[in-house]
Order: sequence, then C-alpha cells, then structure tokens
Amino acid sequence: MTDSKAPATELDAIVIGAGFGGIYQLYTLRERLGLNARAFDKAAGVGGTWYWNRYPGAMSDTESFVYRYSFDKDLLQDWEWDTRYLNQPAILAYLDAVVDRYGLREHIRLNTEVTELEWDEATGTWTATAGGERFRARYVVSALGLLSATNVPAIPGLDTFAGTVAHTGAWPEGLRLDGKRVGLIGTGSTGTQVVCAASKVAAHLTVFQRSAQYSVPSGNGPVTPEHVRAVKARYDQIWEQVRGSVVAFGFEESTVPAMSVPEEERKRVFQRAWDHGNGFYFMFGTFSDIATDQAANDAAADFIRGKIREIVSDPETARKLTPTDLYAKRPLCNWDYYEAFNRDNVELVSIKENPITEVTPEGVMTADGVLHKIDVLVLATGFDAVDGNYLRMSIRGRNGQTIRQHWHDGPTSYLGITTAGFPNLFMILGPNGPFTNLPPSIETQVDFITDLIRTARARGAGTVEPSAAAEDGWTATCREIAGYTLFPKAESWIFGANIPGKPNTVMFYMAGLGAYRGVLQDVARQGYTGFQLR
Ligand code: FAD
Ligand code: NA7
Repeated sequence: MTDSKAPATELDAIVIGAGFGGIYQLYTLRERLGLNARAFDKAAGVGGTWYWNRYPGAMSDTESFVYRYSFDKDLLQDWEWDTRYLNQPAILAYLDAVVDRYGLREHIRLNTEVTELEWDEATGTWTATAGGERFRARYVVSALGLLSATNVPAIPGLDTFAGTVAHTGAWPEGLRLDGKRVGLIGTGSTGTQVVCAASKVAAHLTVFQRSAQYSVPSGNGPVTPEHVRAVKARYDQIWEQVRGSVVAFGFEESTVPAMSVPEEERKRVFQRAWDHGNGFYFMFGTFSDIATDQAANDAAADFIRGKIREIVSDPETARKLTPTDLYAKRPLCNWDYYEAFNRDNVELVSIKENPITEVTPEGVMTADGVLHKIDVLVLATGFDAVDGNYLRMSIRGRNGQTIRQHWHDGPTSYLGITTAGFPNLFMILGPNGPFTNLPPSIETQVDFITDLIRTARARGAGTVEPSAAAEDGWTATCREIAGYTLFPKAESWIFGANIPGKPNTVMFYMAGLGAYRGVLQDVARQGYTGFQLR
C-alpha cells in the first residue's frame, strides 16, 4: 500500500522502462543534462523486450550490425558479434553490458512497476507511484515498449490446463520444450520463430494457425571476424545511410517499381532476395512499391506462395500454410519455417477452418472433436501494441484527465513523443512514431527529447507541451501517409486490429526514419513549433 502521507522522493526526472529506450534516455538525462534521473522497470533485470522474450528461437530480425546503439563510436568498435542476427541472450548481454559501461545500474530500480502518474498543476511536477512508494519529478519519460503488453486470448478453459501455459512475451526462466508435447497458438513473427526452434527439440509440436503467413528466409549464419572488422571500418557511412533511409535496416531501399520490369526480371530479383535473406529486404529492397501497389504486392505474394508449394511436401499442409490475403503485415523472416512442417513431429491445425473450442486439463480441443494432448501451451499471440502499457497504468494529466479518456478513439501524439494535456511527459516509441528498425528511431527520439528538455530549462520554462492543434495535425499526417500504403488493409497489430475491441487506427508514421528526422530537425530549428514552452 502507498503511504500517501509519506513525503515523495524528489527527483529531476523519472524514466519508466529499462529497455533500449529507457537505458539510453537515462544516460542522456544524467550525462548530458546532469539531471538526477532514475529509471524504474517492473522486470527483475534490464533489457526490456530482451529480458521478457526468452522463448526458444527468440531473436532479432534486424541484422546484428544495426540492431544496437550508434551514439558512442567506442561502443560500436568494442562490441563483437559472430552471427548475422542476434539471438535473445546476445542482445540481453549487450544491453546489460551497456548499463554497466555507463554506470547506470545504481540508478535503475528493478522489480518496480509504476502504477500511477499524476500531474500536479500547482508545482508543475509529476508524482509517480512505483512499488508502493511515491516519487516526484518535473519530467517523466515513458519507455514502456511498443510490443510489451502481452495479449492473452480469452480461450474457454485456459485456466484449467494442467500443464504449463507460457506467453512468449513473459517466458518463464528455464522453461524448455525439449522432449515435450507442445501446442503453439499464433504464427506471427514470434510464433514462426518458435516453430523453427521447437520443431527440432519437441516430441510433438501442434501449431494452431489462425492466419497463414508470408515468411522469407532470414539467411542467418555465422559471420567472420573479417566481416565484422569491415563493418566497423565503415560504421560512419553505415549509420549515415541508416538515418537517412526509410526502414533503417542497413540496406538501400529499392527505387524501382515492380511492374516497370518484365516478369522474368521480377522473378530474378525476388529469387536473389530470397537467397540473400531478410524480411524487410524482401519487401523494401527488391522493389519500391510492394507495400504500396496492389499489383506489386500480388507479384511478391505469388512468389512466396510458389515457394511454399515447392518446399512443403504434403499438399494439404501447403494449402493451409499458403496465405491468400495481402502481403502487408510486418514482414517476417526465418531460417526454415515452411521446412519445419515436413517433419514428422510437426502438425498444423488451421483454426480458421477448425476452431479451438476449449482448453481442457489435458490439452486443446478443436471443433472436429479432437483433443490435442500437450504438456506445454505456448501463446505466441502477440501484444496490445503501442498504447497497451499506457492504458494499463493510471495516468492523469491536466484537469485530472486520464490518458484513457484522451485516447478514447485511439492513441495519438505530436511527433510520436508528446501528447496534449500531459505536460513534461515524453514518450519513446509513443503512438505515431516511425515504423523502422527501432534502435535508430529510439536514439532519434531520445536525442530530441533531451534537447527539448535542455531548451526548456535554458528558457526557464517549467512545462513543455504540444498544442492540441499540433497533435491533430500530426495525427492527420500519419493517417494520410498510411493511406498511401497497403498496411491498413491487412489486419495486424500495426493498426491495433489484433486486439478485440481496440479502436482500429493509425499508430505509426510510415514515411520512414529519414523523413521523420527531417521533421524533427525542422521543428527544433524553428524554435520547437507545435510546442508550448511556458
Ligand atoms: P521495451 O524493450 O519493450 O522495454 C519496455 C520496458 O518497460 C519493459 O522492460 C517493461 O517491463 C517496462 N515497463 C512497461 N510498463 C511499465 C511500468 N508501468 N512500470 C515499470 N516498467 C514498465 N525491433 C526491431 O527493430 N528489430 C527486431 O528485430 C525486433 N525484434 C523483436 C522481437 C520480439 C520478440 C519483440 C517482442 C520485439 C522485437 N522488436 C524488434 C521490437 C523491440 O521491442 C524494440 O526493438 C526495442 O527492444 C524496444 O525497446 P524499448 O525500450 O522501447 O521497449
Ligand atoms: P503478432 O504478429 O501479433 O502475431 C500474433 C499471432 O497470434 C498471429 O498469428 C495471430 O493470428 C495469433 N493470434 C492472436 N490472437 C489469437 C487468438 N485469440 N486465437 C488464435 N490466434 C491468435 O505478434 P508477434 O509476437 O508474433 O509479433 C509482434 C511483433 O513483435 C513482431 O512484428 C516483431 O516486431 C516482434 P492473426 O494473424 O491475427 O490471425
């Protein structure tokens, strides 16, 4: 229980979350602004996503060389990697080392959930309730994670299951699938990774698939020390390219429309990308318009469908695995996803055709009356993305307005960073931030927030807040840009369509990191247009 009479601990700034975002923000507030800042995380360790997602097969699908911080050239030179992609233990080890390298650990309170944030008009400060204690600070930076609030489906009988139920985003330490009968619900980015890993170790794996997925090879494998040295020698150019690019994945996006080349050439380009590996490369590096033009999208989708037919031996399994809708969810890549279904221990159940009726103590019952007996039920059912963690807290801004009230029709922001009525609350990866490889976008936002706080302090302004008009304008901009793409037409977390009852709305700025950085630079150069510094 919170002791409301005990005086709140005074801080200059509170950071909520100790993942990529929170760690870097804590660093800049302390080191660059000299503020007494403290971070809180409900997890027992730092790392955010990479603390929680310990499921077998968990890894980044951004390549190792750009799934990291770029703010410190020495850090870039000092850290090694030996595979094209980083697995969860490698990313967690990296983030742990970063925390120690910059002396941040003593300023991070773990096992401490921030449950309430309340704005006090009289003092111009926020009071946070964290772990039952109160903390007061002028600034709050929320780095709550955009894929962090787990989505647990309401399946009848789930709580009666006698075995282990594990959501991938809250994976119990030490839970292994070796030799077990495993049921897996969900075949998104996470579920497909679980399939690849679990198929090799489980006694039996039953995959309950709601939507078939387009997955391309990741091309993962070892990289040589010479390769790593060569990357390090080019890091200045690499980051310059990343920061000016659209998806920030470390490759040049194509400028060639798919239909501008003959069919044979198109297939050659797709085949080259298939052999090269990486999901974002396949969608954005092959042709310029796969995510925006129906014909281009069909061509890419047809190519992948053809691959599924080639790879999967059983025609009925291949049929079920073949998507018929748009190729417009977050693009996936895996080492051997479709191949896994050729293994004798892997079974596919299309729950669109044969729905799950209930979970019993022994396993999962489907509409055809079959009880799929299992030991472990893995829920790879994704996240209440972007605003999920905000709505799980009590956040009260000016005039007692809650964030839930403010975001009644869906989450909004100015620049993905601030929202009207919630002064001095800065969001990392808030709604309508960039849709990219995330560390470079996180760094962009943290740097902007840090400069904005510095400017406010230099001007003697107690509060920083966007105008409602600026927020409306940014929301309209994000809607307009998303409208040029095919993404809103596919049902996924990107637009909130994966959560029953959640308003289906635009939640990302889809013009890319280069354009986003341009907007932020202009806003700053023009004296922080759209913000009120008072
Ligand atoms: P997070 O890492 O999610 O950290 C948020 C932290 O806030 C968590 O530790 C959480 O415990 C804490 N928190 C939340 N609410 C509270 C509260 N009320 N009180 C206290 N603490 C709180 N992105 C890519 O760019 N490339 C990839 O390849 C990629 N792969 C991914 C794979 C998986 C399985 C997942 C789930 C995500 C992936 N992402 C990827 C997205 C990934 O989340 C980001 O890249 C990045 O790690 C986000 O960092 P963050 O600090 O913003 O948030
Ligand atoms: P996703 O991409 O949201 O995938 C979740 C999967 O779970 C997807 O296949 C869903 O089917 C399925 N799902 C969700 N709810 C249910 C219910 N109620 N019943 C059956 N199946 C369900 O989450 P991920 O964790 O894979 O990936 C999220 C991001 O994290 C990813 O893009 C990376 O950036 C890391 P659907 O497709 O909705 O029919």
